[in-house]
Amino acid sequence: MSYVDDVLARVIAKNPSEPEFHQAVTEVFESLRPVIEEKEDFYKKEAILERITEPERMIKFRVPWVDDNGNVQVNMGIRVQFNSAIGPYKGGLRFHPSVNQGIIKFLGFEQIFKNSLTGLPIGGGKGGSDFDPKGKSDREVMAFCQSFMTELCKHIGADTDVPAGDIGVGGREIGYMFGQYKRIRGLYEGVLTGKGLTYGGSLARTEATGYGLVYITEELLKCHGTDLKDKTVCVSGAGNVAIYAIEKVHQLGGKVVTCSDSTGWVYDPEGIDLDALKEIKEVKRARLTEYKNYRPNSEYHEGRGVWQVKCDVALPCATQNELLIDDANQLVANGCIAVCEGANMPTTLDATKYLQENGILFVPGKASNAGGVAVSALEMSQNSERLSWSFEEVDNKLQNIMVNIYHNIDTAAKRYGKEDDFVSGANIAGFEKVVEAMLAQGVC
Ligand code: NDP
Ligand code: 2IT
Repeated sequence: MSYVDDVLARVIAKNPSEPEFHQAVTEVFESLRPVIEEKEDFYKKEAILERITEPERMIKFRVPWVDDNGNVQVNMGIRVQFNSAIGPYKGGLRFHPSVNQGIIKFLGFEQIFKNSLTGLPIGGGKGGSDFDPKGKSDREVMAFCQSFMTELCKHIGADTDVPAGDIGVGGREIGYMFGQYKRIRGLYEGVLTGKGLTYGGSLARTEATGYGLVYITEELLKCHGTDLKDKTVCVSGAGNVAIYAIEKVHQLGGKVVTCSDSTGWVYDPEGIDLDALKEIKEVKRARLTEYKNYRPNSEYHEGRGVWQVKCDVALPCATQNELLIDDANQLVANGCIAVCEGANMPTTLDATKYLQENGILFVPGKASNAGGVAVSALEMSQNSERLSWSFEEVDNKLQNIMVNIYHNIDTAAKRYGKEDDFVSGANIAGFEKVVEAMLAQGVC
């Protein structure tokens, strides 16, 4: 058995009941095959694949809090500090009832390679809780966040581990957690990113993931003789990433005709009304069923269905495994030319393979959604020098980072004779830098 197959089998056996983690490792290992095979004995002796799939540290804790009826509620909290070879652990916190150890490990594992691709000094980590912020009062969210940080604050810091937002964690949650960290640790430092602008946040961090996704999509299309102007785009999700992806597509002259949330999806043939979407999701925190009140000509459908709509470009921006093989079939049949992932691992392995085999340009999330964490790293830089940069300065840096990521993954793919295989390119380019740093630091 090859070294790659041997370690993959052991990772799966050693981490039962973690299908998303298996999926993420399988995808990376498949891409790394040609790299490992060049020097198999060396990588095996150094146990590189074993080391890169074993988190440096995992912290799990109880999060008790009191609800508005005076009852005690208990949730699970977790932080996976996966790899610190190139910098302090960096990655978001997810608050969603589906959160478990396997999901946080898959996200932390992906984050190692994504953060490497940004070119900035950040290691990989991820955390979260099975707490569901939906339907909770502000006071309940605050009580939960304070309890969560009371435990987490023992393990993080501006130079050790710097969490940020992800699903269910936005500006409100980051604010409550920052306040609690400061009270307990007595430190006013850049321990979290995605902070509000009055207390150390960076301009353009809110927009960064969605904008970055569209910048890399535009570069991809330009390098293939076209661009987003007049293109029809399908987006899934209606959260932070989706909203700012839609905004940037519209600024570049494309038209987004769909968005979705966990209960249903919207088709608006005239183009999604962003002001309406922002009011529904960012202000009212309501369901997409409300969208029709603003746009009578739009359609609302229960359940899944975004990928059935004819489009030139698809941007999945909701969650993992939301673009399945049937969706991939439909996208190909409808003449879609590019799929770029805004979410983390939204496309299943078989759907990815089908899209690639049918000539669709496919950019994986660890490259295409890296704009969020990249601007988080720029927030860390601003906090360290106690200065704030203008929106334009941060946005320009973000554009350069995304264009560089595209060319780095394109070059890495070509080096291994895999032109336009951006999954291989991203995994190889991300891996090479991390491994060089790991080897330089000895056995650790
Ligand atoms: P938000 O919480 O702001 O939005 C998530 C959106 O996805 C919501 O519309 C939500 O619907 C929908 N959604 C969540 N879970 C499910 C589910 N199980 N089934 C269907 N729909 C679901 O999160 P973000 O926009 O921040 O994150 C979206 C994706 O982007 C995630 O994969 C995240 O890991 C990734 N990402 C985020 C970054 C960031 O900076 N925020 C950076 C890089 C990647 P509803 O409104 O009903 O909850
Ligand atoms: O998946 C991700 O890259 C994020 N949720 C953002 C992480 C960060 O530290 O900004």
